[in-house]
Amino acid sequence: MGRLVIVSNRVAVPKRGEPAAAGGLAVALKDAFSSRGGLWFGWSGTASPEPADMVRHARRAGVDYAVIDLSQAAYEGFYAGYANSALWPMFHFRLGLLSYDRDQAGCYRQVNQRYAEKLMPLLRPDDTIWVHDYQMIPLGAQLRAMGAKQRIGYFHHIPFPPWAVFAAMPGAEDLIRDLLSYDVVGVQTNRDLTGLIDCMAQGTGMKVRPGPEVRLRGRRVQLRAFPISIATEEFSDLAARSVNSADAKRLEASLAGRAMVIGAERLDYTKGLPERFRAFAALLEHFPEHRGQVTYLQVAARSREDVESYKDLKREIETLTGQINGDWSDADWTPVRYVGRAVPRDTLAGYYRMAKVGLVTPLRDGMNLVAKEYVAAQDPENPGVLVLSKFAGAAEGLPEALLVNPIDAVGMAETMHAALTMGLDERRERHGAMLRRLQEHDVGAWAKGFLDVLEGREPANSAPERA
Ligand code: ADQ
Repeated sequence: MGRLVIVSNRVAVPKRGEPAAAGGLAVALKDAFSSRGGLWFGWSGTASPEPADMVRHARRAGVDYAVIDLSQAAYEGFYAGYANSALWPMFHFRLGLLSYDRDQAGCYRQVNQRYAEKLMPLLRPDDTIWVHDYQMIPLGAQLRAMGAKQRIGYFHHIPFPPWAVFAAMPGAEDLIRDLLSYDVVGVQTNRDLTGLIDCMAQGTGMKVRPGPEVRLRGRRVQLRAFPISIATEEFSDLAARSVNSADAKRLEASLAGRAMVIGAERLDYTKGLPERFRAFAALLEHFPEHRGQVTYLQVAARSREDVESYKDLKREIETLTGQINGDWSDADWTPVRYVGRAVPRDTLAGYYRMAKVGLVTPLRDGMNLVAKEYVAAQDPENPGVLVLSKFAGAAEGLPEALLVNPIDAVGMAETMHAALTMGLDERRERHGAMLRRLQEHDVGAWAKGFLDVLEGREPANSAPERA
């Protein structure tokens, strides 16, 4: 078997002597990398006015890393610009926030072309190439144009809307046609698969055959849903340990016996934060028994601060925190605790385990790993309750969560109340079903599922994955 070559926009090369990052793709691909070796290629995360035009190599724990730098102009046009100000809102159904600039769209293709040119000489004929996410859509077609014959797969981590939404993007047909260069196009959920099929059919005029797949020039492009997951066992162990840490004990003491509900995400307008804050205010208004009894901890990691809509969101959340606390606080109780930064992974795992309710209420989300982490972190004997937006991809595989529409503040308040007052038997039953599914379908199973299809090892008539 040849090497596995991963291409992702951003590559975090672990420091020498340190393990790979605890989350994300590094964990997902650990098994695949350790059995066959691999190369991870992408942007170093460094942007400067005059970047060195070279590929930097590093080898850590059996994995070769190859990274390139971007110029400041390329970073602004490609990343902050087209990827995060045009593609991101469009894929999350937010056409009102789509800001399109033709030069930035050109920059996106140029940066992808540079990735392709730098990657091409590093490839071997028997490599399998797995490209990740919306920053890299044209890469497969650009590699093919340079003669790449390898199997190339693409996984889309964020939602895939139907053509009625997608077509609003100038150049929409080109983006969809780019996907035809891959052997497999993977999305998170069946809902996304429906969107992808619709875009393939309407954006290219080609027939999508049962499979589903598209055939062109003797090649097959398979379209499939592969719901991403987490390293479930590891995360459960981490949470069970972290709940006894000094950090967690300090938090527990500060709650003085009150119930805690938790939210954790990047500060992003897709995550439904203002809506959730208003729903929490509605809980205090409509269910007076929770006044003075419940504390909402929101941990929001800063994100994309150079994009205007993210600055607006930050101000809005700060205002809402002040308003709710001004309206409802007592001298010895603050209803909303807002931590505006990332916290270490183990600390967060301990917080999840202490929280009676996990609030995961995005307006749209490809999957949402926080929902899965919250479930994995619970004490199975006395688990908390997951309140989950039906617009998160995670909802498709976690129907035992309490599903909500994040737009409906009072409806969410009612569901939060139901979660806070749910009896132990029902909590155990719902949690047990979700945890079992996450144990069976962890992130390793996700990566294997994708690679099995990409490399043609898929068992005939295999059942679609869930979770
Ligand atoms: P994200 O939009 O970043 O990912 P998510 O899937 O929730 O969203 O992953 C976030 C990760 O960051 C989680 O592991 C979480 O624990 C961590 N995190 C969140 N807030 C944090 C904080 N304040 N401090 C520290 N860590 C924090 C994109 C898509 C998702 C999709 C993933 C994976 O938008 O829909 O699930 O990719 O495909």
